[in-house]
Amino acid sequence: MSEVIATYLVHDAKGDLNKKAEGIALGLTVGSWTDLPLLEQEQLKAHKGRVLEVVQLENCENTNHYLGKRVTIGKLKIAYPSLNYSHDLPAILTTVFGKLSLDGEVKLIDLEFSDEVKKAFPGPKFGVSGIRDLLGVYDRPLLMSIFKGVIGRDLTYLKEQLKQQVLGGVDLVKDDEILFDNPLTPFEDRIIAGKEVLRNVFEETGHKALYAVNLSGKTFELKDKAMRAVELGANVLLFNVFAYGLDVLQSLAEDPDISIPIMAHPAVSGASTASSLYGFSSSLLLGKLLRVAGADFSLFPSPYGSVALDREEALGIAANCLHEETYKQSFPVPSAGIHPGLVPLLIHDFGKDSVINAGGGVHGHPNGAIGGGRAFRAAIDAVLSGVSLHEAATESADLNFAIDLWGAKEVSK
Ligand code: 1AE
Repeated sequence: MSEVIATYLVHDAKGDLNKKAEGIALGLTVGSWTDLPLLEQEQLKAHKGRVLEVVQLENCENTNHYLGKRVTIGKLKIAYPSLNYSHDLPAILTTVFGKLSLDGEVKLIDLEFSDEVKKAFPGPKFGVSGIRDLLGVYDRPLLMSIFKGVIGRDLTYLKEQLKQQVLGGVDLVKDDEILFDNPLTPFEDRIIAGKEVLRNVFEETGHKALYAVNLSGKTFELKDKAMRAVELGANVLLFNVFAYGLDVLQSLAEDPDISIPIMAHPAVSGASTASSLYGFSSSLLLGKLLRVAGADFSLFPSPYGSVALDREEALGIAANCLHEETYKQSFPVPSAGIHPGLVPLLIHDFGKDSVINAGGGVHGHPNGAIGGGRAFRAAIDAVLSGVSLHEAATESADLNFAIDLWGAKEVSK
């Protein structure tokens, strides 16, 4: 049967989880049921939501205290027949979590799509293997850095900052998500200037890197801008998907003329994921749904940096980016407050198929961005060869400086 199965975490003051589940399943599909004449029940049966599972979870005094009432916590699984909605994310999300999201005490934990529904979504165009092919890097996590302090700066400044980052050995450089189209560094000029810098570095050193330019502006202008970016030779599009909507990402990802990878930034997503009581789980929004909608990269807060995410949630995002699926894999990019001393933890938790991403951890290095990049590359090489960072630092002055400044969290085997 073609359907979408939703898993919810509910907090029910009435203490009757079965009734709560039935109320959701009916309320989001056919409305009332037992009051309907048999003939109408027969006609509407195929449209009715089905409760698949009701599990009562342990009580939580903190939650009771926070809500100011006693609640029964439960996990509910409900199947929604795909007869009820067109196969697009706006219709699916409105069905499974439309008015229900306003309840304030229900969190959408997961969605499972039947094969028929899956066919309606593109998944990433390039995915992990396609991005690795673009870079020719197969045996290690990728390294990305972020432009920093570039608002109010001109193209000459941007070009120099890009050059320093790439000379340090990073594989990707992304725009800061708060850098939009602006008179000093217009979108198209950034692409042209970025290409020139990357070409020069490649000719000088043989090191290849990609630049992710921030695709911004009004929704209905995005496709034209993205196509112009492709014409100009842009490598990757950075996209603040949660300021626009997942369906906008999907329409960019499935357009054959937008033939470059898309990097999804999590800006604004915290408003929908941060509460343990309501909203979306991070693993669903930043993992599964971004992948389904076509993100080649998913950035999210790592469990250890400046805006740390719960470790299980972060691992859940990465698992949803990578697990065996109809779609290509999205690159998980645990980010925010990352420095070279965290590389052992990052590789331990997220493995080789991830991107190590840092802004301050590259630019704040005593030897500048070039030293920051080199310190990260030395840390990655050390971890992959089973050498501790402290030992590797005896061979790499850049790593040594980084550890002195930020510390190191070794992972014992
Ligand atoms: C979660 C996104 C991280 C990001 O975009 C960013 O700019 C991080 O900067 P740093 O590494 O924390 O300086």
